Amino acid sequence: MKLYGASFSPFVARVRTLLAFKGLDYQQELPPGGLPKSPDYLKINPIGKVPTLVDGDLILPESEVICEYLEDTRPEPALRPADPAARARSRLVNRVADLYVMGAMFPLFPQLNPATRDKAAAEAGVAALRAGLGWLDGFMEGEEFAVGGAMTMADCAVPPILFFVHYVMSHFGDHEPLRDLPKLDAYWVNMSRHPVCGPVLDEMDTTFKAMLASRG
Ligand SMILES: N[C@@H](CCC(=O)N[C@@H](CS)C(=O)NCC(=O)O)C(=O)O
Repeated sequence: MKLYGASFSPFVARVRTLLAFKGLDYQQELPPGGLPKSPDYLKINPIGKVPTLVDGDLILPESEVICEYLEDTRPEPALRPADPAARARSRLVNRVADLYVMGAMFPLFPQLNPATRDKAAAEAGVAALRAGLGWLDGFMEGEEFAVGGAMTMADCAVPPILFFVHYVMSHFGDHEPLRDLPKLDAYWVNMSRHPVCGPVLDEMDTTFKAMLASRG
């Protein structure tokens, strides 16, 4: 299998976590021609975003779809709980993190620089992100895992998103964005030390810093 994308992308990190948890072999490459959206990469994935998984003849974009496919084709060790209600809760945590946390973060990226910031847009964006984090915290079951007593697909998705929550919120003077959400805060600490999630987060940190340094 081949996975296109840089390790600091939270969506790539989600798939890398799942691949590491299952002990699957794969080759990781940056998109040909680099980002954003080179003609060569658009031939592979017309959306132009990362990740893209290539497994034989199958070319799959979209991290959640990739994770579902890998869980269907390589079911052991399982990342979907056996109980349908727990399975739904894991999917719910995933969805809330994608839509209301990651989704709230995208409009904040153009507002990171205080010199060029639209103050009203930044305030609205930060408020939306805090609301999303509150909902996410509410749907999380525990401090060790998102749902139940074992790792699920939600634990592949949420920690990389929380990595970016820390990065983004630090630009708005908040260096402890989970401070008022003790469940999510403890979960973040636990996931940072988790034998599978921790190294993926470390790799995000290393590659993200290198990317920022290369931009000067
Ligand atoms: N919904 C997509 C989101 C992927 C995404 O937004 N990836 C970003 C990197 S974190 C990207 O490729 N951005 C480049 C661009 O939009 O041109 C997924 O889950 O895979």
